[in-house]
Parts: sequence; C-alpha cells; structure tokens
Amino acid sequence: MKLYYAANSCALACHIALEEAGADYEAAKLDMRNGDLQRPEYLAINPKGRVPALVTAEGVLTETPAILAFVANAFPGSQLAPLDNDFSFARVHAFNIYLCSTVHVAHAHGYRGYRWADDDTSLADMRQKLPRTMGACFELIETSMLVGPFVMGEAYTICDPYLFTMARYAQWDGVEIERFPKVSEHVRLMLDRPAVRKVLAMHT
Ligand SMILES: N[C@@H](CCC(=O)N[C@@H](CS)C(=O)NCC(=O)O)C(=O)O
Repeated sequence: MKLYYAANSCALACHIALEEAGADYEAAKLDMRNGDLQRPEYLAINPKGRVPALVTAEGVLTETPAILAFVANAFPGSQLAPLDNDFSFARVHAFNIYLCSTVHVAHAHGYRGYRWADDDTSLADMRQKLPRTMGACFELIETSMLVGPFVMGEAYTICDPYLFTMARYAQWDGVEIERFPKVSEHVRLMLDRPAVRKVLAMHT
C-alpha cells in the first residue's frame, strides 16, 4: 500500500492508524504549498487533489473516515475498531464522520475560506470566527462524545488518531485546549504512543 500525505494535514490520522496496525506500506510525502496536489501525476491518483489517498491492491481510497475504516477491517488483529458489533462499529464511524464533515470543514473556513467566498472581508470574518466555531465543536466532543481516556472508552480505536489530528487543528485555530480536560488528557496519551511519535516526525 502507498499513503500519499502532506505535512500538517489530516493525513496524519491515517498515517498513525497504518503505523498502529503494523501495516506494510510506503508513505509518499507531497508538498501542499508548491502545487504537488494539483500535478497531473497526483490528480491521476486522486482527482480531488487532496490528501490523504491510500493506494491499495484493489484501488485508491480517499476520505479519512473511509481509509480509517479500511485499515481497521484490513488488520483485524490490531483491534482498531469493534468489528464484531455492528452498532459499536457504526458509532466509531459516526464519530469520525463528525470530525470529517463538521470539525474539519469548520477549520477549513479559516485557511481555505476562498472555497466559499471571494471578498477579503468575508475571508477575514470566517478566519476570525475560528476559535468560536472550533471551540464549540470541542465543547461538544468534551461533554458528549469523548468517553475517556480514549474516544470510545478504554479501547484505542481509529477515532483516536483522528481526534488527535483535529485537536492539533483546534490549537492552531486559537482554541485553548486546556479548557477541555478530557481532550487535553487524550492529546497527552497520544503523544506517549510510539506510533504517534514516529509519524509526527515525518509530518514536519
Ligand atoms: N474530506 C477529506 C478532506 C481532505 C482534505 O481536504 N485534505 C486537505 C489537507 S488536510 C487537502 O488536501 N487540502 C489541499 C487543498 O485544499 O488544496 C478527508 O477527510 O480526507
């Protein structure tokens, strides 16, 4: 398998999951700032021009929640999701879809506001609101989603590297993560994991 990623991108979550799963994979680093994602060679792999993309024996997968679910299913021995219980697996997926469709999109309004508006004042307004929009997402995660110590409780799952990735975004967006004790403890636990340290070193 081959994971296409970029430094400081959401591909961090899939990268950590592959590492935690003990997968045999190659990591290909792209540079978001110099146009790598728009080059024809990469668009032939992922026409969306985004990372992550995971090339598998069966084809290319995109979208973080889908890649994470694939990794959990492809490496059942790593126990990265409750594969034997449909309801529990759906809850894992629901958490990851919230991060993908709401939290990541809220973050993108600050750095990629040009997707939604052209006017400088509109862009500045969206950027200025980031600490509140991302803060509201993390308030909800803290109070009603993160069981602790890991997202789903005692078991480490594919939700954890994704939450860790979005918590980094929240801090970059001006959210004081210390306001959220469970999220702060989660970040600390993640930073203790060898797989996380190894992958973080490749994402700078
Ligand atoms: N929904 C996608 C979002 C992927 C995405 O937007 N990735 C960002 C990096 S975090 C990207 O490639 N941005 C490049 C761009 O917007 O040009 C996912 O969860 O995988």
